[in-house]
Amino acid sequence: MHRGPAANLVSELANGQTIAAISTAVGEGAIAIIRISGSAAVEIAGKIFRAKSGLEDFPSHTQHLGQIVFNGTPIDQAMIAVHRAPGSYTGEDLVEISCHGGMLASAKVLEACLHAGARSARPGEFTERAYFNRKIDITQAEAVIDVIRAQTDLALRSATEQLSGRLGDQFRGLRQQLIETLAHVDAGIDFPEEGISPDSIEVVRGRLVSALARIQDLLATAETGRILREGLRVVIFGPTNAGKSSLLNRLLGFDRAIVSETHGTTRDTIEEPIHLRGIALRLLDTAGLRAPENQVEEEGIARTQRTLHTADLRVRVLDGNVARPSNFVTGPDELLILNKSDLPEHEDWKSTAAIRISCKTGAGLDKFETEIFRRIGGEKLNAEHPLAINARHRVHLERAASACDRTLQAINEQATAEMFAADLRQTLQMFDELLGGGDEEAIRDAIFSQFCIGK
Ligand SMILES: Nc1nc2c(ncn2[C@@H]2O[C@H](COP(=O)(O)OP(=O)(O)OP(=O)(O)O)[C@@H](O)[C@H]2O)c(=O)[nH]1
Ligand SMILES: [Mg+2]
Repeated sequence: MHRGPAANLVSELANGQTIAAISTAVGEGAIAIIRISGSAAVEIAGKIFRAKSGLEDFPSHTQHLGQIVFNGTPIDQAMIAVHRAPGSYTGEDLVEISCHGGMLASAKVLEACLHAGARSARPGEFTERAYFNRKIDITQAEAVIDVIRAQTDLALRSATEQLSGRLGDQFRGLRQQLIETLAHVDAGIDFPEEGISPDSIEVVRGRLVSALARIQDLLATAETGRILREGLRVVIFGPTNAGKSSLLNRLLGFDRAIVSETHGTTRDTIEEPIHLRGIALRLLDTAGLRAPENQVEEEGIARTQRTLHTADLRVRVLDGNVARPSNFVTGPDELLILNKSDLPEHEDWKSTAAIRISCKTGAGLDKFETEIFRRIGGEKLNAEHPLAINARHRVHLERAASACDRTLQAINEQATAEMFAADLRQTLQMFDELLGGGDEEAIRDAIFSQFCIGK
């Protein structure tokens, strides 16, 4: 299992600070859910809830109808459910009150809970308690945020994979492998007169080679993970009047940008989110590139240049119906598009490899989408088990990979066990931290503070 909670936090939880928060989104809705978690949850809820029988007699995981009363005044009719420790989300006694979804009703119910002895929960504190009470591991806690933020089917599938614990299992497997490897090395250090036998060294080397390969495999999913979590910036650029804004409108399915036959129509950068085959993209239309005719256009073109620097994918759009510009060059990672394929193609383009499309008729757009999908590694993302690491995992895995690499080099150079044991320990430490060991405050800051209140 993953590493347990640090002792001081266990004692804080054991002290039984009971927390409460509204767990549903702010605003009007059919119902709002107020959660109370901690050793006094049932007692606190009992003070504000009136029903046929007492809350303490409710069997765990059953719902009951009653009334919430605050300062002797009924606030709302509500359903209440008691989830007793340890079989709850947080691992503590957890009470969920479902009241009507008015902003005032839910705020009053929370106020009643706080008045009865609960304290306001910090962002993510319910999930934090689930983690410190070992209901979930740290990678699962991270997946909870990913599920909440997922914008596409693919991102959701990847997040639920991680939520099921598959990524944590992989980290734990690697950690175990490193612990066993270190045991071999430590044995050699403890009995220096015997040293590490050549057989043992081969075992150590073999394990490290396989660990490094698995770390590299996981690191290879980092880019995928970034795209799934953050989306991808696709910038459409090129000369004026090529049809860049027409392409943006086509992909969006509505007329977002002004299109006209006048050169220099688009002056500012326009950004819109789209979903392309399950992947979230941010599509940017830019001011056409030419010698600017005035200051506004000059600023527009400067913005285009800045946008290009931050692009994940650059799509250069050209008008296939007109002659090739004399200064025509393409950048290395650009996707080249020849637009207006409904019109005769100018002979200058005959030998140019590009995707031919028509924003007017829609011809070639399928091919264009397929190419974007290919370039951003869409097939990989669409795999049956789309596990992809996040930025925190990447930092630790990169450090683990270089420490592991250094260990292997030292072994190859026939260094003594003492010399490479430190690097090996560092590799292991990276996995400890990946699984939540180490600085508790840092974990709070890095992970749980990103949650909303009530989760
Ligand atoms: N025949 C034809 N005309 C097109 C096509 N795509 C765009 N146009 C026309 O080309 C002209 C320029 O289109 P825009 O989309 O405004 O071009 P742009 O690249 O955004 O131009 P700027 O904003 O000036 O940089 C308009 O008159 C469009 O109707 C196409 O596929 N076929
Ligand atoms: Mg335009």
